[in-house]
Amino acid sequence: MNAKAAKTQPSSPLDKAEFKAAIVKHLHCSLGTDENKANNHAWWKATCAAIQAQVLEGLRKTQKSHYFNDTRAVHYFSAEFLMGRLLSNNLQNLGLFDVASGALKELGVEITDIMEEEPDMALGNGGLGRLAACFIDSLATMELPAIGYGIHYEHGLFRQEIKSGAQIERPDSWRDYGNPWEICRPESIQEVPLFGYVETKYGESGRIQKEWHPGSIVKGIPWDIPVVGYEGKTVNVLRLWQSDSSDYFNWDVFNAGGYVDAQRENVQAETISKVLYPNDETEAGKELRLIQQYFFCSCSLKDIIRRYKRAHGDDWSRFADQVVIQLNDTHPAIAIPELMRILVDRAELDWDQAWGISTKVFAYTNHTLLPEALEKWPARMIEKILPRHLEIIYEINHRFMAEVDKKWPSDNRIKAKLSIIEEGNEKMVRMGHLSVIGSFAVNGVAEMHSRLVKSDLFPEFDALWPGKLTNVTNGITPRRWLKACNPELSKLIDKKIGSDWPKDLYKLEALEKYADNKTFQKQFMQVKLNNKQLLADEIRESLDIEVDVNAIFDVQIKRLHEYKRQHLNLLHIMALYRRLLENPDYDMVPRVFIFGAKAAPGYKLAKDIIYAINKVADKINNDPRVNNKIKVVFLPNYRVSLAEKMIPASDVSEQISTAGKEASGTGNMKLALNGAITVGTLDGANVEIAEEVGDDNIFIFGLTVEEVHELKDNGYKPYDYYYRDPEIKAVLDWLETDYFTPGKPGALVSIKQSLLDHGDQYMVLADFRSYCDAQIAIDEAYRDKARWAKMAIINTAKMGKFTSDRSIKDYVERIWKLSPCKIEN
Ligand code: BZD
Repeated sequence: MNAKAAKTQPSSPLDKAEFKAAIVKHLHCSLGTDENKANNHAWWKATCAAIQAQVLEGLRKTQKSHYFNDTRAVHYFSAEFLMGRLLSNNLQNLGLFDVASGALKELGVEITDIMEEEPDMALGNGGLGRLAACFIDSLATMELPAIGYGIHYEHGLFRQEIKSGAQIERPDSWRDYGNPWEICRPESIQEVPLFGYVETKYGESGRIQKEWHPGSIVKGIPWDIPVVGYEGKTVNVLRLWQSDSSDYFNWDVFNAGGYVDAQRENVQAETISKVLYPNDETEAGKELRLIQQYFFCSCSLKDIIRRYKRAHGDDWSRFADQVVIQLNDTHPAIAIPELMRILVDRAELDWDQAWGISTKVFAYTNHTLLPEALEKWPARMIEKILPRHLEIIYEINHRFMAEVDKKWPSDNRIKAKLSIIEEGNEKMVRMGHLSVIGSFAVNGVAEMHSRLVKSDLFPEFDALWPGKLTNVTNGITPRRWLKACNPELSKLIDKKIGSDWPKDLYKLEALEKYADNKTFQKQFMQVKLNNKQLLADEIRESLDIEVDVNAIFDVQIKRLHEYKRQHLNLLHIMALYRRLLENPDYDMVPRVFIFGAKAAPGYKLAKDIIYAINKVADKINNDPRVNNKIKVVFLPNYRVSLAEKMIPASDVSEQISTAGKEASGTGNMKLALNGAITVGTLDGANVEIAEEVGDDNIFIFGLTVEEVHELKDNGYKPYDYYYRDPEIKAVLDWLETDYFTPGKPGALVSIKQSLLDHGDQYMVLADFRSYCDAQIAIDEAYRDKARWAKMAIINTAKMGKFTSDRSIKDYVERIWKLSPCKIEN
């Protein structure tokens, strides 16, 4: 939006002269420097400060309007919010980008340079955390009363360095030099009890009363990050809790004498919010992680209750009308017994009343079917850290088992299967089951995933409570993932179809009629070329690799995991390389294969795959026989701000997970929105992308979910593919030599072993040939410039469904039942 349009906003935004003055004032008065001395970092901070005043005014008005209208609100509980950078996004959403850029230019500063000063807020691992960030953007844009609750990690996801091809993890320090966006709210500090023991008391009325005597108490300090909606009317908040030691000393426990030593645990309070766990899709089962989860849930619930009580006092009857809590995966599931504890032990409601409220408040989103990612906590660990919560979980389970018995009388097999408690050597608490039982709605994140949640993961729950399990397909915010990250394409689209698409992405469909238009094709592909040039510059600067912008930019960006199959991509690259060595005239369109991926630090094979990509890259990039037909680029430290540069420059989007394993994917949506063509399996949201763009505009390959199941059931034998397909054999054998790792034979052998000796769990070999065929089809399609341009335009045009505004609309209508709230001046 331009400055003129922004003028129509209620809180009269700054014009260029005022903006200039504000920046200079902050340089002088907040940063103690001046226009001559300031470096880019100071300019960045001063620019942030210049808009923060307006942001805070919007926040104040929003909070006032929500309070006076006594609005029902959604509370999005997530252990992760992967926000990335905020300056460009906030400027875009306030309609101030052009004003700011002009003001800075007159001060002799390039806005793009100072934007690079901002550290990413990397408080998340991957898709799940980024989804939370897109959702809060949409919630504010759609003027919905909402608050995000999470953890104020001191260190976000590790910074990745690549040394001699291998991943090294370095700490991320996103707020070492201060963060201009966050506001500390000491007036809203909460206290969180931990450890200790439970005392049972018998009240006069015969009511059993439980009293938890915690062994230690930690303090939760809230930091608020304003979340500016597009066009700047609603400003919601993301409230992140930082842990600190409490001034409070628990005399109760102290006086219990000997009990103290047995029960008091010495968690250093500050360590709770120190660092984000870097594991995606694996459950580590670490005590500190459970404490983190409880810490932020407890703080957040108390915060919600404080706000509710301010309006409604002790009358709990309206709580579930005012409050809905969305659990982003099971990480915040401990909030369920925590709310029950507060209602039963503190507010003294009877169990049924409390359960009636609680199960109207919570809804749960499932993001994975991978068994190793389903959270389970040892009952003994919960008992030690949260003794009262374990009792409550047992009580919930006891009552639930009675319900199961009604539906399936005396069926112990089904009881064992559905129980929150998994019996075995060590009793475990299944957080997924707790979440389904304690919520009124459960959703998967793409149609196919939600179908599998019902049929494979929770079929009995679906039978017990028909309609509770549902689907909300993920989405992405087009403000960040097109408007802000791809300004050239955005301007071209504005010119062609008008500028209201960022709030109504279905408007992009109007581009379809230009898909065959030669002039528009040229303009569209020229923008792509320019974006490729910018990325090529970045690649040269960071890796000293020269890439040809006329080559196909083929991009795979996502966490490194076997199920995402970066090694399938790698094997294909090796096969191409081999074809070129065997036949120097092998006809192919030059390709640049670009990767971005972090591996969980303890995930050995994932790190081996990163190493292999880098070693193969070294060899190919420096082999003159390749004649620049293939380049392989691994861009280190993949993160939101790097994605913003890679996505606009991509021609091909690699979405090649084993069918049935990727719940949704959201990178697939971002890339297609920016005109990249997907090569993908029928997995997650790829299925819905294919439906939208049509079979001619996507390259689908590989086994379907049904075929994957069938092959597994009939005994999948990867060696058959190895012996039957000479190219597979050749590339796998190549990994065993020292060709790519001179002097170190066997350095890449773990990949071969995983695919042959360890059974190729993700069926890489089964899909290899069909993947190669899809790649050949891509090569052919790219040669036909008009055809490719048409495909790219159609991909952009057909992404309307995948705006996170549509996801939020689905949540609102089907689950949250919220109404927008107009913000009064
Ligand atoms: O969630 C991802 C899924 O793998 C994607 O398919 C999906 O699109 C997104 C959003 O729904 N899951 C994650 O990103 N999961 C994690 O990052 C994670 C983090 C901690 C613990 C377990 C999983």
